[in-house]
Order: sequence, then C-alpha cells, then structure tokens
Amino acid sequence: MQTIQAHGAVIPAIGLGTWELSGRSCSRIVEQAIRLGYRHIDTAQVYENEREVGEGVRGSGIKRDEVFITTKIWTTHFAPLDLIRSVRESLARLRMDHVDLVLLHWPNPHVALHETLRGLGRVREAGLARHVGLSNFTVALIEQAMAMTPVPLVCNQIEYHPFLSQDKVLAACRHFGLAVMAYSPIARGRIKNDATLGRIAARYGKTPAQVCLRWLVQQGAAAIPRTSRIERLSENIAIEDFALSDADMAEIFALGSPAGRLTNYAFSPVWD
Ligand code: 1BO
Repeated sequence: MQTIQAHGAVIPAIGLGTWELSGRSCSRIVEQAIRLGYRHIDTAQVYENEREVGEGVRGSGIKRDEVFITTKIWTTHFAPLDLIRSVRESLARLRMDHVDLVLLHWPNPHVALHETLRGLGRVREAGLARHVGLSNFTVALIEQAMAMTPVPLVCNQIEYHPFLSQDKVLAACRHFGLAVMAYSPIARGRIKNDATLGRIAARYGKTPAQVCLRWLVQQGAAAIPRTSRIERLSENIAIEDFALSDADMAEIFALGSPAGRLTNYAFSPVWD
C-alpha cells in the first residue's frame, strides 16, 4: 500500500472513512476492510462510532501497531484541558492506549487557536497520539496554525474530489509540508454518472471511483472513501495497478470548481 509522508508521519494513502457508519455494520465493515488489506481507518468523536471502530479493529485480528487510526476532536472540546480529557475519552471508547493521528475536526473561532494547539501538543507529549493535525482549515487558518503550533502538524483533512477545486488550500499544505487527506473523495457517489470519468475509467478497465482515488493518490494526497458495502471495499483499494496519464490528470482537474462543495455548515469557515 502506497503511503504519504509528512513530518515523520507515514500514512497509508487509502483509508476507510466511517462518517455515518454505526453499530454492528460499522464494526463489520472496519473488520472486513482490514482483512482485505486496509491499514488506515478514520473516525471522529462526532460520528459516535469510535467504540464500533475499535471493535472492528480488534475483530480483524490485526496487531494494533499495524493499522493507522485517526480520530477527530469535536469543536466543543478545544480548550486545552478539555481537549486532552476528550482524547482520553475517545481512547476509552476505542479501547486503545493511543491513536496514530488526532485532528481538530473543524476550526472553532470561539476558542483561541494557540490555546487549542497547546492542548494538541499536550496530547502528543502524553503519548495519546503519535501525530496531530487539522481538518477543514482554510489557507488563512493554516498559516495562523503553522505560526503558533508548539508541535509539528502533519495534515489537513479536507473535502476534495474531482468536482471541488482546492488549489489554494493544496498550495498552502504543500508550502507547509502538510499531507492532504481527502474526505468525500468520490463526491458521495456523484462521480459515477460523469461522462469524462466514465470514459477515462473505461480506457483503463477501471471504475470511475477507482479513477478518482487514483487521481488523488497520484497527486500525493491520501483519501478516505467511506462505504457501507463490503463489495466496494476491494474496489476502492485496487488502484495501484494503473497510472493516469498527464492528459487524464489534467482533464480530471478541469472538472473542479468551487461550486462543487458538498459539505457546508453554518459553522464552516469562509472557504478559499
Ligand atoms: C460534521 C462531520 C463532517 C465530516 O467529517
């Protein structure tokens, strides 16, 4: 499995996203994903499935240190002491003594960023997370975070797929050496009816989803496609036996626009 490296973190390029997965079907899909070769699982406090993710990891029989686990801290826990306490609660739900990556799930303008980053630093120093990072941070917020963080930040997890151009954030991540981790990488299935992706996929004997994931990994991003269907797990990971040409990459980049965003909330920052 290809990996993405940033500030000492080695992140398997394809992970399993678990947003909106719950209960027994969540633990089953996590367990099955690991059996099929996934080595990277993404969860979050707000998904309310950390317990099931932990069960799935243990059920797979894999050794804990062979799988890269990310969780994300919800914005109501960003005061420093709150942050470390809530990471401990996540670990209790996961039944793990550490995770590989802890991310701030969304920016929170109501808590001073330097305080939250201090809390993240404590999480890392206490050995509760091997690495820490950001999610849904804009260019301005990345710049602020990088200027004040007491510990290396390794990634920014953002919505990214062929229909959403993210040029400015990608450039900032590149500048600061942050890995880009794409959520909703296949645009929640909307890619399947796109003529360009369909044509490129047919040429390689692949599916549009595989072409999207290949396009992301080939530009150096990690991706965490979510699926609740076991048959999709193998499809999403089988992207290492082909490479897109420069012309195909460019054609897929041309599908993107700022209007392609799927995830937007009242609490979202002003996007770039
Ligand atoms: C509010 C959850 C967004 C996806 O991580």
